[in-house]
Amino acid sequence: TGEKAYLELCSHILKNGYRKGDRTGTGTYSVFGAQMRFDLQEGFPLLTTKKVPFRLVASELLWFIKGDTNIRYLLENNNNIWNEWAFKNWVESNEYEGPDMTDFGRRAATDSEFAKIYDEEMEEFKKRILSDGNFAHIYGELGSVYGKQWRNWHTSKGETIDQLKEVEQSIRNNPDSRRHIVSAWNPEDLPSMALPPCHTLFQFYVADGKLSCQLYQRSADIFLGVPFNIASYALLTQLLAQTCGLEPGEFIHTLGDAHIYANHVEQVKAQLERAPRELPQLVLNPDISSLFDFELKDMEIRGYDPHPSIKAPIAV
Ligand code: DHF
Ligand code: TMP
Repeated sequence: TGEKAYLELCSHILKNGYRKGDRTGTGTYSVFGAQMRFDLQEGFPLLTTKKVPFRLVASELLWFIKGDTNIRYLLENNNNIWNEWAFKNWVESNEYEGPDMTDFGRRAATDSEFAKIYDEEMEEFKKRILSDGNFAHIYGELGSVYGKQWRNWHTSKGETIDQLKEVEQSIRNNPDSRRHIVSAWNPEDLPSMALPPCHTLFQFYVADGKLSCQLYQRSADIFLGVPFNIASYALLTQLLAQTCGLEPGEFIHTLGDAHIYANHVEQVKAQLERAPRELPQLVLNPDISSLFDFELKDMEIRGYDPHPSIKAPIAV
């Protein structure tokens, strides 16, 4: 369990993964079906074998909880993790007149001349999202992604469903229920999403006064995405546990296509050389009693002493 399970999964994939092509053209080592368990009583599962920026995990989760799908909020919080997918819509639009950005993710990772031009265009794009409301409204938008489906699922009758509010209420009012589910996977909306949801569906479970959560993640970038995903769902579980009067239980992370990108292999090997350290603690403002009232200042990580961060290019 815990960080050890993550490291074991990394070794397992390096050793046994199929060499598999993928949408981004990067190439991966991949296995199908894997599960990790994190006991939230043992500490907060922010990996210690590399530094994972909690501030970015927390501001992304608050963005989902708000039901927001526009990167402007993330940029206002100095969070750049979703920029590439909004930028892609911009450079593929008719309005874009700058240098050719075809396949920018792969080219920026391999061609340093191009990387410079790309960085300049990206800076320009970020500035414009922050300063121009109309531009942000169109090109900051990622479409019907997580926030939309969690808070504002559109039905065929023209109504909306607030899955997150309903699940908070059902945990409080009917803890034994086996239907505490939130789905981000909306087949009708897939064409209007920048990226079909990777963390697809999650379920809560209450027993022994504790709240547990299991996530089904259809596609898992083991080195870059997964450390964020673990911390994000552990955080969501702890927020809900507090607002439902429960203790945090376990986070169970179930993966579909679990892959290490070919250009992350050296980084993963370096990380595997490192010894895990004691997990940090998450301290929440005890006065918050609704999931929807949390802000960044109400969440604090204490005692985090990770090994240094390890950089890797992200596959776009
Ligand atoms: N695409 C791919 N190929 N992998 C992903 O993990 C992924 N994740 C997305 C969107 N698209 C994706 C959303 N989540 C980073 C982490 C999570 C994330 C997006 C990006 C990331 O780049 N992390 C870096 C640096 C973060 C920073 O300091 O800005 C890291 O080293 O953890
Ligand atoms: P795909 O849509 O072709 O599966 O590509 C999505 C990639 O992003 C894949 O490598 C998984 C990764 N990913 C995560 O691992 N976690 C996330 O939270 C997100 C949004 C993406």
